[in-house]
Amino acid sequence: MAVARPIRMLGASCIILILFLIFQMNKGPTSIISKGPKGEYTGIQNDPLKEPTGEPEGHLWRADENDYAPDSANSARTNAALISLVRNEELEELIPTMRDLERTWNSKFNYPWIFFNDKPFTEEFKKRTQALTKAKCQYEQVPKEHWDVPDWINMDLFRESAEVLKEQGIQYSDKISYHQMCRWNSGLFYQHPALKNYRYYWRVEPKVQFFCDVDYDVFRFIEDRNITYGFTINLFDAPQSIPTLWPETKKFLAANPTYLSDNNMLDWLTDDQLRPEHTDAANGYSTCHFWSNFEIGDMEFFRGEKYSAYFNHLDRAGGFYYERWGDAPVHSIGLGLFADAAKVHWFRDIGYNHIPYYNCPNSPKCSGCTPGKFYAGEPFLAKEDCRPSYFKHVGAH
Ligand SMILES: Nc1nc2c(ncn2[C@@H]2O[C@H](COP(=O)(O)OP(=O)(O)OP(=O)(O)O)[C@@H](O)[C@H]2O)c(=O)[nH]1
Ligand SMILES: [Mg+2]
Repeated sequence: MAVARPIRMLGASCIILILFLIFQMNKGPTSIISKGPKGEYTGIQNDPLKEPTGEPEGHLWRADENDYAPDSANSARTNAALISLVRNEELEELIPTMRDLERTWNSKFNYPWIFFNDKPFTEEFKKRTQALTKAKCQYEQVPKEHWDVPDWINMDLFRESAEVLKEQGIQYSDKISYHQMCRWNSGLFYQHPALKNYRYYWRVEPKVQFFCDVDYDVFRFIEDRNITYGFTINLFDAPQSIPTLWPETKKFLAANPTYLSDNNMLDWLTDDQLRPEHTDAANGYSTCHFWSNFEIGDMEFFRGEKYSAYFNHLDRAGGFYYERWGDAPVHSIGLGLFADAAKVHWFRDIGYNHIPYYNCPNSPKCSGCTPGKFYAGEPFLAKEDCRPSYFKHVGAH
Protein backbone atom coordinates (compact mmCIF):
# COMPACT_ATOMS: atom_id res chain seq x y z
CA MET A 1 0.00 0.00 0.00
CA ALA A 2 1.43 3.36 -1.04
CA VAL A 3 1.90 5.97 1.75
CA ALA A 4 0.89 9.48 0.84
CA ARG A 5 3.87 11.80 0.14
CA PRO A 6 3.14 14.29 2.99
CA ILE A 7 3.04 11.41 5.46
CA ARG A 8 6.38 10.09 4.13
CA MET A 9 7.91 13.57 4.52
CA LEU A 10 6.57 13.89 8.06
CA GLY A 11 8.03 10.48 8.99
CA ALA A 12 11.43 11.39 7.58
CA SER A 13 11.42 14.71 9.45
CA CYS A 14 10.59 12.92 12.70
CA ILE A 15 13.51 10.49 12.21
CA ILE A 16 15.93 13.35 11.49
CA LEU A 17 14.70 15.24 14.57
CA ILE A 18 15.12 12.17 16.79
CA LEU A 19 18.65 11.54 15.46
CA PHE A 20 19.52 15.21 16.05
CA LEU A 21 18.23 15.05 19.64
CA ILE A 22 20.20 11.83 20.33
CA PHE A 23 23.36 13.49 18.95
CA GLN A 24 22.86 16.60 21.10
CA MET A 25 22.28 14.51 24.23
CA ASN A 26 25.47 12.52 23.72
CA LYS A 27 27.64 15.48 22.82
CA GLY A 28 28.27 16.37 26.49
CA PRO A 29 28.97 19.86 27.82
CA THR A 30 30.61 22.38 25.52
CA SER A 31 34.38 22.09 25.87
CA ILE A 32 36.28 25.02 27.35
CA ILE A 33 39.41 24.17 25.37
CA SER A 34 40.18 24.12 21.69
CA LYS A 35 42.44 21.50 20.15
CA GLY A 36 44.78 21.28 17.16
CA PRO A 37 45.04 18.45 14.56
CA LYS A 38 47.02 16.18 16.91
CA GLY A 39 44.65 16.78 19.78
CA GLU A 40 47.02 19.28 21.36
CA TYR A 41 45.76 22.22 23.43
CA THR A 42 45.58 25.40 21.38
CA GLY A 43 43.82 27.82 23.73
CA ILE A 44 40.70 28.59 25.74
CA GLN A 45 37.28 28.46 24.12
CA ASN A 46 34.21 30.18 25.54
CA ASP A 47 36.26 32.51 27.71
CA PRO A 48 34.19 33.33 30.82
CA LEU A 49 35.40 36.92 30.48
CA LYS A 50 33.00 37.29 27.56
CA GLU A 51 30.10 36.86 29.99
CA PRO A 52 29.00 40.07 31.73
CA THR A 53 31.13 40.74 34.81
CA GLY A 54 30.01 42.87 37.72
CA GLU A 55 31.43 43.62 41.14
CA PRO A 56 32.05 40.79 43.59
CA GLU A 57 29.21 39.84 45.94
CA GLY A 58 28.88 40.85 49.56
CA HIS A 59 29.65 44.04 51.42
CA LEU A 60 32.10 46.35 49.67
CA TRP A 61 33.85 49.37 51.16
CA ARG A 62 33.19 52.46 49.05
CA ALA A 63 34.97 55.79 48.92
CA ASP A 64 31.79 57.88 49.09
CA GLU A 65 30.53 56.13 52.24
CA ASN A 66 33.80 56.06 54.20
CA ASP A 67 36.74 58.27 55.00
CA TYR A 68 39.51 57.71 52.47
CA ALA A 69 41.06 61.20 52.61
CA PRO A 70 44.81 60.92 51.94
CA ASP A 71 45.96 62.39 55.26
CA SER A 72 43.17 61.22 57.54
CA ALA A 73 44.38 59.65 60.77
CA ASN A 74 41.14 57.66 61.11
CA SER A 75 40.68 56.59 57.52
CA ALA A 76 38.93 53.38 56.50
CA ARG A 77 42.13 52.12 54.86
CA THR A 78 43.60 48.93 56.21
CA ASN A 79 47.34 48.36 56.54
CA ALA A 80 48.19 47.92 52.90
CA ALA A 81 50.39 49.48 50.25
CA LEU A 82 50.97 49.55 46.52
CA ILE A 83 54.50 48.30 45.98
CA SER A 84 56.78 48.47 42.98
CA LEU A 85 60.34 47.32 42.40
CA VAL A 86 61.56 49.58 39.66
CA ARG A 87 64.68 51.13 38.13
CA ASN A 88 65.23 54.88 37.70
CA GLU A 89 65.47 54.30 33.93
CA GLU A 90 61.91 52.92 33.91
CA LEU A 91 60.33 56.17 35.06
CA GLU A 92 58.73 56.97 31.68
CA GLU A 93 57.17 53.49 31.60
CA LEU A 94 55.99 53.70 35.19
CA ILE A 95 54.19 57.03 34.77
CA PRO A 96 51.35 55.81 32.50
CA THR A 97 50.93 52.75 34.73
CA MET A 98 50.61 54.90 37.84
CA ARG A 99 48.16 57.18 36.01
CA ASP A 100 46.04 54.15 35.07
CA LEU A 101 45.89 52.77 38.58
CA GLU A 102 45.27 56.17 40.15
CA ARG A 103 42.47 56.93 37.67
CA THR A 104 40.73 53.57 37.96
CA TRP A 105 41.21 52.95 41.66
CA ASN A 106 43.68 54.63 43.97
CA SER A 107 42.58 58.25 43.56
CA LYS A 108 39.44 57.10 45.43
CA PHE A 109 41.19 55.20 48.22
CA ASN A 110 44.62 56.83 48.53
CA TYR A 111 46.72 53.88 49.59
CA PRO A 112 50.43 54.71 49.90
CA TRP A 113 52.89 53.81 47.16
CA ILE A 114 56.22 52.27 48.20
CA PHE A 115 58.91 52.10 45.53
CA PHE A 116 61.88 49.75 45.85
CA ASN A 117 65.17 49.85 44.01
CA ASP A 118 68.61 48.26 44.36
CA LYS A 119 70.03 51.77 43.75
CA PRO A 120 69.01 55.12 45.28
CA PHE A 121 66.09 56.78 43.51
CA THR A 122 66.82 60.03 41.71
CA GLU A 123 65.18 63.30 42.75
CA GLU A 124 63.46 63.39 39.36
CA PHE A 125 61.97 59.95 39.96
CA LYS A 126 60.64 61.03 43.35
CA LYS A 127 59.27 64.35 42.16
CA ARG A 128 57.48 63.00 39.10
CA THR A 129 55.92 59.99 40.79
CA GLN A 130 54.69 61.93 43.83
CA ALA A 131 53.08 64.43 41.44
CA LEU A 132 50.76 61.66 40.14
CA THR A 133 49.02 60.89 43.43
CA LYS A 134 47.51 62.51 46.50
CA ALA A 135 48.66 59.49 48.50
CA LYS A 136 51.99 59.31 50.25
CA CYS A 137 54.95 57.96 48.25
CA GLN A 138 57.91 56.32 49.92
CA TYR A 139 61.24 55.46 48.26
CA GLU A 140 63.27 52.57 49.58
CA GLN A 141 66.51 50.86 48.76
CA VAL A 142 66.73 47.07 48.90
CA PRO A 143 69.24 46.05 51.61
CA LYS A 144 72.48 44.79 50.11
CA GLU A 145 72.15 41.46 51.91
CA HIS A 146 68.80 40.91 50.21
CA TRP A 147 70.04 41.78 46.71
CA ASP A 148 73.58 40.45 46.55
CA VAL A 149 74.19 36.96 45.19
CA PRO A 150 74.40 34.68 48.24
CA ASP A 151 77.87 33.37 49.12
CA TRP A 152 76.89 29.73 48.52
CA ILE A 153 76.38 30.40 44.80
CA ASN A 154 79.31 29.36 42.60
CA MET A 155 79.65 32.09 39.99
CA ASP A 156 81.51 29.89 37.50
CA LEU A 157 78.65 27.44 37.62
CA PHE A 158 76.18 30.32 37.25
CA ARG A 159 77.91 31.56 34.07
CA GLU A 160 78.06 28.07 32.55
CA SER A 161 74.42 27.36 33.32
CA ALA A 162 73.38 30.77 31.98
CA GLU A 163 75.03 29.93 28.66
CA VAL A 164 73.18 26.64 28.41
CA LEU A 165 69.84 28.32 29.22
CA LYS A 166 70.56 31.06 26.71
CA GLU A 167 71.08 28.44 24.00
CA GLN A 168 67.67 27.05 24.94
CA GLY A 169 66.16 30.49 24.34
CA ILE A 170 65.46 31.35 27.98
CA GLN A 171 65.07 35.12 28.07
CA TYR A 172 67.28 37.10 30.50
CA SER A 173 69.04 33.91 31.71
CA ASP A 174 72.47 35.54 31.39
CA LYS A 175 71.39 38.73 33.13
CA ILE A 176 72.40 38.44 36.76
CA SER A 177 70.08 41.28 37.86
CA TYR A 178 67.11 39.32 36.50
CA HIS A 179 68.01 36.39 38.77
CA GLN A 180 68.45 38.77 41.71
CA MET A 181 65.05 40.33 41.00
CA CYS A 182 63.33 36.93 40.81
CA ARG A 183 64.89 35.81 44.08
CA TRP A 184 63.96 39.07 45.85
CA ASN A 185 60.37 38.86 44.63
CA SER A 186 60.19 35.18 45.60
CA GLY A 187 61.24 35.39 49.19
CA LEU A 188 62.61 38.73 50.30
CA PHE A 189 60.32 41.62 49.38
CA TYR A 190 58.06 41.04 52.37
CA GLN A 191 61.08 41.09 54.66
CA HIS A 192 61.96 44.66 53.75
CA PRO A 193 61.89 46.85 56.89
CA ALA A 194 59.60 49.39 55.15
CA LEU A 195 56.90 46.69 54.85
CA LYS A 196 57.25 45.42 58.40
CA ASN A 197 54.04 47.05 59.58
CA TYR A 198 52.08 46.29 56.46
CA ARG A 199 50.03 43.20 55.91
CA TYR A 200 48.55 43.50 52.39
CA TYR A 201 50.27 44.49 49.16
CA TRP A 202 49.39 45.13 45.54
CA ARG A 203 52.35 44.62 43.24
CA VAL A 204 52.70 46.96 40.30
CA GLU A 205 55.24 46.88 37.46
CA PRO A 206 56.09 49.65 35.03
CA LYS A 207 54.38 49.35 31.62
CA VAL A 208 51.34 47.40 32.82
CA GLN A 209 47.86 48.76 32.09
CA PHE A 210 44.60 48.90 34.06
CA PHE A 211 41.33 49.23 32.15
CA CYS A 212 38.40 49.10 34.57
CA ASP A 213 37.01 51.39 37.24
CA VAL A 214 37.18 49.54 40.52
CA ASP A 215 34.87 51.27 42.97
CA TYR A 216 35.53 49.30 46.11
CA ASP A 217 38.49 49.00 48.46
CA VAL A 218 40.21 45.81 47.26
CA PHE A 219 42.34 45.57 50.39
CA ARG A 220 39.28 45.69 52.65
CA PHE A 221 37.71 43.16 50.28
CA ILE A 222 40.51 40.63 50.81
CA GLU A 223 40.74 41.38 54.51
CA ASP A 224 37.00 40.87 55.11
CA ARG A 225 37.04 37.53 53.26
CA ASN A 226 40.40 36.40 54.61
CA ILE A 227 41.74 36.04 51.07
CA THR A 228 45.39 35.03 50.91
CA TYR A 229 46.14 35.91 47.31
CA GLY A 230 44.50 37.45 44.27
CA PHE A 231 45.52 37.13 40.62
CA THR A 232 44.33 38.11 37.17
CA ILE A 233 46.21 35.85 34.73
CA ASN A 234 47.07 32.15 34.88
CA LEU A 235 49.86 31.01 32.56
CA PHE A 236 52.19 28.20 31.57
CA ASP A 237 55.92 28.75 32.13
CA ALA A 238 58.96 27.67 30.10
CA PRO A 239 59.89 24.26 31.56
CA GLN A 240 63.58 24.79 30.67
CA SER A 241 63.74 27.62 33.23
CA ILE A 242 62.67 25.36 36.12
CA PRO A 243 63.72 21.70 35.51
CA THR A 244 64.61 20.99 39.16
CA LEU A 245 62.04 23.24 40.86
CA TRP A 246 59.46 20.47 41.24
CA PRO A 247 61.99 17.77 42.26
CA GLU A 248 63.29 20.18 44.95
CA THR A 249 59.71 20.90 46.00
CA LYS A 250 59.02 17.17 46.35
CA LYS A 251 62.09 16.78 48.56
CA PHE A 252 60.85 19.62 50.75
CA LEU A 253 57.36 18.11 50.97
CA ALA A 254 58.74 14.69 51.84
CA ALA A 255 60.62 16.26 54.76
CA ASN A 256 57.61 18.37 55.82
CA PRO A 257 54.49 16.36 54.97
CA THR A 258 52.31 18.15 57.53
CA TYR A 259 52.74 21.47 55.72
CA LEU A 260 50.40 20.46 52.91
CA SER A 261 47.09 22.31 53.13
CA ASP A 262 43.95 20.17 53.47
CA ASN A 263 42.40 22.10 50.62
CA ASN A 264 45.52 22.34 48.45
CA MET A 265 45.86 22.88 44.70
CA LEU A 266 48.08 19.88 43.93
CA ASP A 267 45.84 18.72 41.09
CA TRP A 268 46.34 22.04 39.33
CA LEU A 269 50.09 22.06 40.01
CA THR A 270 50.55 18.56 38.64
CA ASP A 271 47.95 18.53 35.85
CA ASP A 272 49.30 16.42 32.99
CA GLN A 273 46.29 16.63 30.69
CA LEU A 274 46.31 20.10 29.22
CA ARG A 275 49.95 20.22 28.06
CA PRO A 276 51.46 16.84 28.97
CA GLU A 277 54.82 17.64 27.36
CA HIS A 278 55.18 20.66 29.65
CA THR A 279 54.49 18.65 32.79
CA ASP A 280 56.96 16.08 31.56
CA ALA A 281 59.71 18.59 30.79
CA ALA A 282 59.25 20.25 34.20
CA ASN A 283 59.53 16.83 35.88
CA GLY A 284 55.98 16.66 37.19
CA TYR A 285 54.96 20.32 37.51
CA SER A 286 52.45 21.57 34.96
CA THR A 287 54.29 24.94 35.00
CA CYS A 288 50.91 26.67 35.53
CA HIS A 289 51.26 29.75 37.66
CA PHE A 290 49.67 32.99 38.76
CA TRP A 291 51.38 35.67 36.67
CA SER A 292 52.99 37.57 39.49
CA ASN A 293 53.56 40.93 37.85
CA PHE A 294 50.02 41.43 39.20
CA GLU A 295 49.38 40.24 42.69
CA ILE A 296 47.29 41.39 45.60
CA GLY A 297 48.12 39.41 48.68
CA ASP A 298 48.52 38.86 52.37
CA MET A 299 52.18 38.98 53.40
CA GLU A 300 51.38 36.95 56.51
CA PHE A 301 51.20 33.93 54.24
CA PHE A 302 54.70 34.51 52.88
CA ARG A 303 56.09 35.40 56.31
CA GLY A 304 54.60 32.27 57.81
CA GLU A 305 56.62 29.21 58.83
CA LYS A 306 55.66 27.06 55.85
CA TYR A 307 56.39 29.39 52.97
CA SER A 308 59.53 30.77 54.71
CA ALA A 309 60.94 27.29 55.16
CA TYR A 310 60.06 26.45 51.55
CA PHE A 311 61.78 29.56 50.22
CA ASN A 312 64.90 28.90 52.32
CA HIS A 313 65.04 25.34 51.00
CA LEU A 314 64.82 26.55 47.39
CA ASP A 315 67.30 29.34 48.01
CA ARG A 316 69.90 26.86 49.29
CA ALA A 317 69.27 24.56 46.32
CA GLY A 318 70.59 27.31 44.04
CA GLY A 319 68.00 27.24 41.24
CA PHE A 320 67.46 31.00 41.36
CA TYR A 321 70.92 31.19 39.75
CA TYR A 322 71.77 27.82 38.19
CA GLU A 323 68.37 27.74 36.53
CA ARG A 324 66.07 30.72 36.10
CA TRP A 325 63.39 30.11 38.67
CA GLY A 326 60.86 32.91 38.54
CA ASP A 327 58.94 34.32 41.48
CA ALA A 328 55.70 33.44 39.67
CA PRO A 329 56.12 29.63 39.78
CA VAL A 330 57.68 29.82 43.25
CA HIS A 331 54.80 31.86 44.72
CA SER A 332 52.29 29.69 42.88
CA ILE A 333 53.70 26.39 44.10
CA GLY A 334 53.91 27.78 47.64
CA LEU A 335 50.28 28.85 47.47
CA GLY A 336 49.19 25.65 45.77
CA LEU A 337 50.72 23.56 48.55
CA PHE A 338 50.29 25.57 51.73
CA ALA A 339 47.29 27.86 51.18
CA ASP A 340 43.59 27.09 51.26
CA ALA A 341 42.44 26.99 47.61
CA ALA A 342 39.18 28.67 48.62
CA LYS A 343 41.18 31.71 49.76
CA VAL A 344 42.75 32.39 46.37
CA HIS A 345 40.72 34.85 44.33
CA TRP A 346 40.54 35.56 40.62
CA PHE A 347 40.10 39.34 40.21
CA ARG A 348 38.15 38.93 37.01
CA ASP A 349 36.83 42.48 37.36
CA ILE A 350 40.27 44.13 37.26
CA GLY A 351 41.10 44.76 33.60
CA TYR A 352 44.83 44.25 33.22
CA ASN A 353 47.62 43.94 30.67
CA HIS A 354 51.28 43.07 30.91
CA ILE A 355 52.60 42.50 27.42
CA PRO A 356 51.42 40.30 25.76
CA TYR A 357 48.54 38.95 27.91
CA TYR A 358 45.25 40.45 29.09
CA ASN A 359 42.54 39.99 31.65
CA CYS A 360 39.71 41.94 30.03
CA PRO A 361 36.21 41.57 31.49
CA ASN A 362 32.95 42.34 29.75
CA SER A 363 31.79 45.24 31.90
CA PRO A 364 30.59 48.81 31.37
CA LYS A 365 33.25 49.82 33.90
CA CYS A 366 36.03 48.93 31.43
CA SER A 367 37.45 50.65 28.41
CA GLY A 368 40.54 50.24 26.25
CA CYS A 369 40.61 46.44 25.96
CA THR A 370 38.55 43.79 24.17
CA PRO A 371 36.47 41.54 26.49
CA GLY A 372 37.81 37.99 26.45
CA LYS A 373 40.85 38.83 24.35
CA PHE A 374 43.71 36.97 26.03
CA TYR A 375 46.77 37.96 24.04
CA ALA A 376 48.10 40.45 21.53
CA GLY A 377 50.51 39.06 18.95
CA GLU A 378 51.15 35.68 17.39
CA PRO A 379 48.37 33.03 17.67
CA PHE A 380 50.71 30.54 19.36
CA LEU A 381 50.39 32.70 22.51
CA ALA A 382 46.83 31.38 22.97
CA LYS A 383 48.07 28.07 24.36
CA GLU A 384 49.99 29.79 27.18
CA ASP A 385 46.63 30.32 28.90
CA CYS A 386 46.35 27.91 31.82
CA ARG A 387 42.94 28.98 33.07
CA PRO A 388 41.12 25.88 31.77
CA SER A 389 43.24 23.76 34.10
CA TYR A 390 42.78 26.19 36.99
CA PHE A 391 38.99 26.31 36.53
CA LYS A 392 38.85 22.52 36.28
CA HIS A 393 40.91 21.74 39.37
CA VAL A 394 40.39 24.77 41.59
CA GLY A 395 37.38 26.70 40.29
CA ALA A 396 36.82 30.33 39.47
CA HIS A 397 36.24 31.99 42.85
N1 LIG B 1 65.40 48.25 40.73
C1 LIG B 1 65.42 47.22 39.91
N2 LIG B 1 64.26 46.74 39.45
C2 LIG B 1 64.29 45.70 38.59
C3 LIG B 1 65.50 45.11 38.17
N3 LIG B 1 65.21 44.09 37.32
C4 LIG B 1 63.87 44.06 37.21
N4 LIG B 1 63.30 45.03 37.98
C5 LIG B 1 61.87 45.29 38.17
O1 LIG B 1 61.28 44.04 38.46
C6 LIG B 1 60.06 43.87 37.79
C7 LIG B 1 60.14 42.69 36.82
O2 LIG B 1 61.13 42.92 35.85
P1 LIG B 1 60.83 42.84 34.30
O3 LIG B 1 62.07 43.28 33.61
O4 LIG B 1 59.55 43.55 34.00
O5 LIG B 1 60.64 41.29 34.13
P2 LIG B 1 59.57 40.52 33.26
O6 LIG B 1 58.21 41.06 33.56
O7 LIG B 1 59.81 39.08 33.47
O8 LIG B 1 60.02 40.88 31.80
P3 LIG B 1 59.30 41.75 30.68
O9 LIG B 1 58.45 40.76 29.96
O10 LIG B 1 60.45 42.30 29.89
O11 LIG B 1 58.49 42.82 31.38
C8 LIG B 1 59.80 45.21 37.11
O12 LIG B 1 59.02 45.97 38.02
C9 LIG B 1 61.16 45.81 36.94
O13 LIG B 1 61.07 47.20 36.96
C10 LIG B 1 66.74 45.65 38.69
O14 LIG B 1 67.82 45.20 38.39
N5 LIG B 1 66.61 46.70 39.56
MG1 LIG C 1 57.61 42.99 33.35
